[in-house]
Amino acid sequence: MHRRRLRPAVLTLAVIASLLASGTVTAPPAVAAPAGGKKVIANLFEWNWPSVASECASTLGPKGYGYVQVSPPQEHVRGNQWWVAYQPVSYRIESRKGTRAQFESMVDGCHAAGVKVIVDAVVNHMSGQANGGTGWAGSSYQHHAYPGIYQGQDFHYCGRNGNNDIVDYHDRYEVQNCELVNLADLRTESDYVRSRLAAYLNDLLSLGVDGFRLDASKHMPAADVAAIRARLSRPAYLVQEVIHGAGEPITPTEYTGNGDVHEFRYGKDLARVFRSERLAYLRNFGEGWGHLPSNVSSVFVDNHDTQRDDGGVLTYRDRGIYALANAFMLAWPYGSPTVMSSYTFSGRDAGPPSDGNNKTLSTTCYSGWECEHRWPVIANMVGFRNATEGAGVSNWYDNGYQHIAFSRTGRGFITINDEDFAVNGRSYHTGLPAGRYCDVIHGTFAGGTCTGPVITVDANGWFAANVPAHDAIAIHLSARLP
Ligand code: LM2
Ligand code: CA
Repeated sequence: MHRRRLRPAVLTLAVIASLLASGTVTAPPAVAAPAGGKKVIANLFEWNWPSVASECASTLGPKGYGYVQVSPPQEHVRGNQWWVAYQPVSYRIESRKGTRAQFESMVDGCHAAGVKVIVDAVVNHMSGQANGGTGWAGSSYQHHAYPGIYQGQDFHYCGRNGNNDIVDYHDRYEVQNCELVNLADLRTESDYVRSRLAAYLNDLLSLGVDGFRLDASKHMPAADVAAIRARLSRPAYLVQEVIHGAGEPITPTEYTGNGDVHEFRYGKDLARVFRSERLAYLRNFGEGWGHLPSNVSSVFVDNHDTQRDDGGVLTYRDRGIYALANAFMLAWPYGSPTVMSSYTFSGRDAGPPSDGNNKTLSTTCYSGWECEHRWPVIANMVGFRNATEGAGVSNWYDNGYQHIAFSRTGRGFITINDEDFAVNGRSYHTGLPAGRYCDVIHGTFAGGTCTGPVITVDANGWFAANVPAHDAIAIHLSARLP
């Protein structure tokens, strides 16, 4: 029986904990996937460069994030909407988020903190302004003319739908050769365009960047992406944005030869499970649900688009349940997880906190910015992910409904109770070595001590504990008390 459960705004321990808050990319074989023990990506959406740099040092490095993903760094059209970043007018590293010098020192600072940098690279298109104008850094442009960079012959004019726009996602040609929301579509099949795009990406690599999220990848043939990739001056992590659409001819699988691909079904399916189905169904989440192969799959509970445009996904607004969904993602060995970090918004187009010139202000967590990556439940589960990397799942338990538990064999254990009632008086089989472990859902482990409850695992690998409604307990080897 499926229960469609209403979610009252209950304050679970996970929420309270949240409110209290204050690898390397190896040279790839054919596919560049995040490698090493620290694979979790924090997406600091629309943060300016000085704020990213200080966050790497203060939080991302110490908490074990392996990567930071930053918003598009190139010059863009003027305006205060967040999406101006997705309308390039030149490849100067000069944007509302900061200067080239600030960008470079951010990359260096993040590296010093042990955090690699992934850049959101907009390469399918240029601007979508009908009348042209002057970009953020002063470059003048027309819809199909970017002096010194691209001219009329470098763009597609598909001649469909009266305005060159994409209308029919069931038509492969149209999706890749027409304009996505009027954005001037580059002829990515041309040698010149490929070399210009590669020059931009190589410039970023020269500044130390470690990888790219390739925006709008579905709108470029996989072979064009491969050709651009082949021109990179050194190996880089690639994750391609190819949104799965039921019945569409262009599929995420076509792109897996180039690198990772965003698995958009993951966040949608996870939200449905948490909102209206059963956590028990998560037993084979991932490939068992028809998602991409784990080793090429990039997953997230929400991203900057889905948190605005996909009504059903879980976002920061869901508070405790959002934290639990991220805890599951970080505990479950499927794909490469990205933790979203948002600014607070109500209107769909509203830009980040900015000054009168639309320059993005420095981040102030919990005031204008949500900083989900700092929520203790989420940040501490990054340590769980790192401690359990490579370990399989064992000791799966579910009650048939909203209470689940599993081990990451020999390294960690989590139980999530999303029932509306507490589960009391149970014991859990973890298979972990006997010892005292910090419950990282409710406490932070540092300097050999735990700020929250301590879980005692006995010689047979069992512990007894009560789990409140809409809450969890998680323990792992790297948060074990001496
Ligand atoms: C992406 N992935 O493929 C980004 O993740 C997504 O955020 C981008 O759309 C999109 N592709 C293009 O890079 C965003 C935003 C759109 C916005 C575009 C361009 O979601 O709303 O479009 O960026 O800035 C806006 C207006 C739209 C207008 C267009 C061109 O909303 O109405 O189209 O600018 O002026 C006439
Ligand atoms: Ca295209």
